Order: sequence, then C-alpha cells, then structure tokens
Amino acid sequence: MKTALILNGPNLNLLGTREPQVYGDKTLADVEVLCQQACATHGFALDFRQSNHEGVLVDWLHEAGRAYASGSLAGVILNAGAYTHTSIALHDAIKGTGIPLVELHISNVHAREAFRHHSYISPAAKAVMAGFGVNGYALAIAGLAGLQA
Ligand code: CA2
Repeated sequence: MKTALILNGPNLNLLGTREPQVYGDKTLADVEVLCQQACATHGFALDFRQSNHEGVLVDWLHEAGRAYASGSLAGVILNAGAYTHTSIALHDAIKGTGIPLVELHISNVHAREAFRHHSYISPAAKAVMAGFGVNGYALAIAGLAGLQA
C-alpha cells in the first residue's frame, strides 16, 4: 500500500480556533481524521504532518522525494500556508524531487487579498485545489488516487 503524505505549513495548527468564516470550524486533528477516512477509501496509508518552519517542510519534501523514488509514496498534498506566497525554497524543493504534488488551500486564495494571488508552489505542482474548505483535502486525496491509474 502506498502512502499519501499530507504536509501543512505555518499557522495551520490554529485551524478551528479563529477565523471560522474563512477556514471553517474544524481543527487540524479533525482534518487528519477526514484524511484518514479518504485514504482508507482510496487504498492509501496516511502520513499527516504540520510545521511552522520552512526548513522542516523542505526537509520533509526531500524525504518524500526519496520515498517516491523507492516506490512507497503515491504523492504529496501540500498546504504551504503563507509560505505559498513567499517561498522559493519550497518551489525548488518540489522541483528537485519530481513528486506528484497537489497544492491545496482551504480558502479560495484568488478571491482574497492580492498578496495571496501569487503562488511559488503552483508552477512546481501537478495540480491545485482551492476554495472547497477542509473537504478539499479529501478531494485532493481522490485526485491523487486518480493519478495512480
Ligand atoms: O486557504 C489556505 O489554506 C491558506 O493556505 C491558509 C494560510 C494562508 O496564509 C494562505 O494564503 C491560504 C493561512 C493558514 C492559517 O490558518 C489559520 C487558521 C485559523 C486561525 C488562524 C490561522
């Protein structure tokens, strides 16, 4: 069974505690349960992580590249949080691995402030999911499963 790696970036540990009108009322622990269910449906093992540190996310992408090369990883779903809009380091890490990666946003970043409209992740991603709330995680897992076929 291949693994789906789900990486969450800065401040996503605060999910469900503030800004429910933007991000909903589910916590990150709730999102992990939702992902567990979607992974069970699609025959993936789940590896679900969060970090507030850019370098840690880079290290995890490198680790993912090795796992993908060995055949144990199906792909990555990345909600890079605000690093989406700033991080050339994450862009380079994704490019360097060649992993199928789905960029994910809970909110529709294009309907928000102008500074959220640019993504350094999108040009390196296989696909982009935004605006479906936390259910986007389950949709992205289904999308990753579709890429396996
Ligand atoms: O919509 C998304 O998923 C974002 O990636 C979330 C990031 C934001 O910087 C991106 O532009 C869009 C922010 C994550 C912070 O989440 C919080 C949740 C609740 C309370 C405070 C922050």
